[in-house]
Amino acid sequence: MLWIGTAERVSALVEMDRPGVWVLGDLSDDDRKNGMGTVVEYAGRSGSPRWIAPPHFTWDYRDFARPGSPAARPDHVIDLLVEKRNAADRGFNVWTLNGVPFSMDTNKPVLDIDRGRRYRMRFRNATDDIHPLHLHRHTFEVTHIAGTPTHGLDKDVVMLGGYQALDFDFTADQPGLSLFHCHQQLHMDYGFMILLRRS
Ligand SMILES: [Cu+2]
Repeated sequence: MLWIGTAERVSALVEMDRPGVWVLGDLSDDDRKNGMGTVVEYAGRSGSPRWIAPPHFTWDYRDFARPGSPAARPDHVIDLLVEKRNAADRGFNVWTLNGVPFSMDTNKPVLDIDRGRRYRMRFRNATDDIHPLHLHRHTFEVTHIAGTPTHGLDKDVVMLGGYQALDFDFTADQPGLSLFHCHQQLHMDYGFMILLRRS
């Protein structure tokens, strides 16, 4: 089983040693029955595809971190509190980082960052929603997940669970503006974005 967020990518190797006709699909019965799945048919096999519900499963990024020495220390820490204003904009939820929703009119807020510095973005999710966090033009290292320091987990999208804390570090090595946002379209449309500006 895999847990994959919006814009996240996973490469997986599968040992094909169970001949038959199977459903590869979403764990949610509703989503799967409405199309989120496909059929894997072994050569020479036929019949109706079978779905067998797997045992309960919890994805944990920490399984993919490298053991041992902690991540490098950041030069700066940016604390970001994720909050939701229920139905605040004509019935749609508004999303804020440190109390401020991103404005499409002013393109703000903008955070200034310095070339070559290592920054830690420290998230606290004060909502029950999962947010696929994405930083454009950078690879970041996840350095803390729900109480556990991590290192060697390099990504550009990471899922922040409901009421979870997570840190990631990146080096300011891209000039100009870089967008940080939640990759859930409705969340970014309603405030969950911030611009980083490197001179
Ligand atoms: Cu979100």
